[in-house]
Amino acid sequence: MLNRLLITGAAGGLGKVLRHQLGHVAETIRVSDIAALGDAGRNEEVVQCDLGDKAGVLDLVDGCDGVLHLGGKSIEGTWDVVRAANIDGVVNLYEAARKTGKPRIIYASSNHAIGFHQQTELLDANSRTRPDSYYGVSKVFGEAIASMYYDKFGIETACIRIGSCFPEPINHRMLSTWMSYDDFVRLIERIFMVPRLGCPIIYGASANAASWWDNREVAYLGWTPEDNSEVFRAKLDAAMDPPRADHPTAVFQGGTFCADGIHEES
Ligand code: NAI
Ligand code: 15L
Repeated sequence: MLNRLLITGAAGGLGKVLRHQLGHVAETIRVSDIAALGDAGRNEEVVQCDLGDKAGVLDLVDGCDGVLHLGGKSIEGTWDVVRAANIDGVVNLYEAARKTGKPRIIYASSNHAIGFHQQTELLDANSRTRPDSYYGVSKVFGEAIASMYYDKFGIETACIRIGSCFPEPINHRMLSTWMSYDDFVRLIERIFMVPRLGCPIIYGASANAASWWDNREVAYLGWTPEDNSEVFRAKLDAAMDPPRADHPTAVFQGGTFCADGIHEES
């Protein structure tokens, strides 16, 4: 069991759920976000912090032996916005980790780091990155920072290329990318439990029949996802037509992010 787990981005979609499901992983959970977080629950500490605030992030990480780093821009945006939260924010986090207790980190990367691979390809941890957006580029950067801090300073990070972690798939692409909250919690448990983590790339998806991703490289984690998006297929088929075969959402793993233009400053 961890002594103190820091969850950044705890006011976000994933953070709101995971905040309440990880009580068994650590004695104390320190929840943080730039946005308001509400009152501290049992075993919680609440620290409002902008990841762009270097001194603030140093204090935030101090005393934590585990970090679940969810905070940041979670979709495409202008470069200024993506850079502040996902580039400067990640550097601040790893510098704080280096200067304090070198906590084990889970970095919420994204399928948009590999989004321009076609849906006909089966990827593994060695597949090359093909980001589909500034957002995807920022996730590749985060993976690179994690790798450098592991090789230089021994800070261990699980880089999870999360597919689509929502209550259920909301389109046909997500039949391949969906990860249930329960499978994510099981993965987090394993990451903080294994004696040696290293700095692996993990595809964050449930045991979907329609998967594009091979996690054999991280079999040593002992994580076996249990849910399968197939249980939602009939419901999706009834709700909407599948996309045309030449539509980006049916061609690229990153879906519509691949067809999006650059978000310019206004
Ligand atoms: P979200 O957008 O709901 O939550 C992100 C949180 O980060 C927000 O509460 C926001 O206030 C906070 N944040 C943004 N900028 C910040 C800053 N400068 N300082 C401190 N906090 C800041 O996103 P969601 O869906 O909860 O995702 C969490 C993480 O997982 C993100 O890093 C996202 O990129 C990643 N991810 C999520 C996927 C999903 O299916 N939900 C898929 C792939 C990756
Ligand atoms: C992501 O990286 C986003 O954070 C999430 O909101 C979804 O868009 C997800 O990818 C996806 O590709 O479904």
